[in-house]
Amino acid sequence: MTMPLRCLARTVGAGLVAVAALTTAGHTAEAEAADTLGSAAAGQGRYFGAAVAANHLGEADYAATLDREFTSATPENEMKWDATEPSRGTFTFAAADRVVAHARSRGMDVRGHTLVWHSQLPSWVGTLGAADLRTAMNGHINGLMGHYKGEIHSWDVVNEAFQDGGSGARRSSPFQDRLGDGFIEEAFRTARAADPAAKLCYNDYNTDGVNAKSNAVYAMVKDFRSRGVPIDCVGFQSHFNSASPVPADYRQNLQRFADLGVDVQITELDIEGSGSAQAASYTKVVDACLAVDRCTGITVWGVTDKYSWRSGGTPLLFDGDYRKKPAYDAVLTALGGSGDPGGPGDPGDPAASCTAAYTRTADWSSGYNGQVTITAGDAPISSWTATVTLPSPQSVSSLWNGTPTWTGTVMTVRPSWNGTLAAGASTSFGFTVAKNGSGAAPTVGGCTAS
Ligand code: G2I
Repeated sequence: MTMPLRCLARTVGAGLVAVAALTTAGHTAEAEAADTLGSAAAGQGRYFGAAVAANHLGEADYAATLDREFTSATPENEMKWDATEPSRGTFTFAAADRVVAHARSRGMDVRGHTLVWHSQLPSWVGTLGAADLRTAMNGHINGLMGHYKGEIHSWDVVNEAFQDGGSGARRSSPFQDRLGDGFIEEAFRTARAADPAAKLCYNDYNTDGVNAKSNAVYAMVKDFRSRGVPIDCVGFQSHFNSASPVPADYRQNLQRFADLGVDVQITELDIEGSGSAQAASYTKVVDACLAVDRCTGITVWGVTDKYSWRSGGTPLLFDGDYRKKPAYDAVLTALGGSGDPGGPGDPGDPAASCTAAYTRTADWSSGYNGQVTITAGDAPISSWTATVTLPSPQSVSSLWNGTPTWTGTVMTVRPSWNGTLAAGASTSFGFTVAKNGSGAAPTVGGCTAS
């Protein structure tokens, strides 16, 4: 029996011996079942992470899903330069601290994102001359890495420094334009000194397959490795959609970087789409990572579709109600997990529910017939209960396809033979009413299902 990495991290990180024994026991059971993304990935020696936004941690379902499924967290925006050093030399860590504290207290690793990037850069950075900019860049790296020293598993030291398209050139940015190509090397050297235990990554997008951009990054990493510039990992963001699908040579590309002696990580995975097509694309990504020994983990860029930067494309593993999508089941299966995708009791299943709709199907001077149609919601149900309140002084003379009980004028109806309904399916019960002088309509008080 292998103790999952997460349990080890919790046991060590918590420092609470009495709690640790219980926690370890609980999580060993979880790992045997491998019924979460994190436990299944741990069984493959990988982490499975999510981008996390501090302002959603107070939402119970968000935090519960994060805590249940993921073993690594990447602050989505909270560690970026505009969030952490909005004016020169004044560091603001409150939001990032919230993500780090949440993750660490639950035994998750944290990826640091990101130290040097052309975007989400406060305007003061762009006004500096070369010498000052170099000092500011190193000051920023030291400020962040110093604050989080020992807490960050991997840092995206430099993010997105290469242009898209065929040239393989560096992207224009204050750093590139004033300091030249050497800013990347300098950033990595500063980062190594600031926290020697952290893995130092270069991170980019549209570098997922073999192409001019990934070739340029490859050449840089190869050069760094040959000259001893400290780099430990390359992050492949992996933002996919129909215009930019999972490349056929994804695994091959990951492998060629790994062969340079660096780890590779899938750092911002999301794939627009739905259903089995989206699930199949996710499977390709997981399979590629598992086929590359040095692919150490996968991070999806968010917990739920509703908060994704591409929410319209529903690119993540949980829908807006935190239900597991087919893509979730595919990832869990590809990781060798043995969950119960779609089966009864799956925490991601929609809850049993039903609706009740009333119609008068016949009417005569002294009476009428009523019918209530029961329709199951998004989940199959095994029983239902509907209430019908009769206006006084009406009385029910007969009822069919249901079993009534009475409390005053309120009739509670349960199934006789027709309790089991597939998702979306309907049944009905009917009854004859003696008007006793009142033709008013009864009130149907809703439906509950189990
Ligand atoms: O664009 C997707 C990702 C590409 N790679 C680097 C990642 O850092 C980047 O993440 C996204 C975040 O997911 C977005 O949440 O970076 C965007 C900014 O470049 C983030 O969007 C920003 C909005 O532009 C701001 O208006 C907003 O204030 O998020 C901010 C915080 O919600």
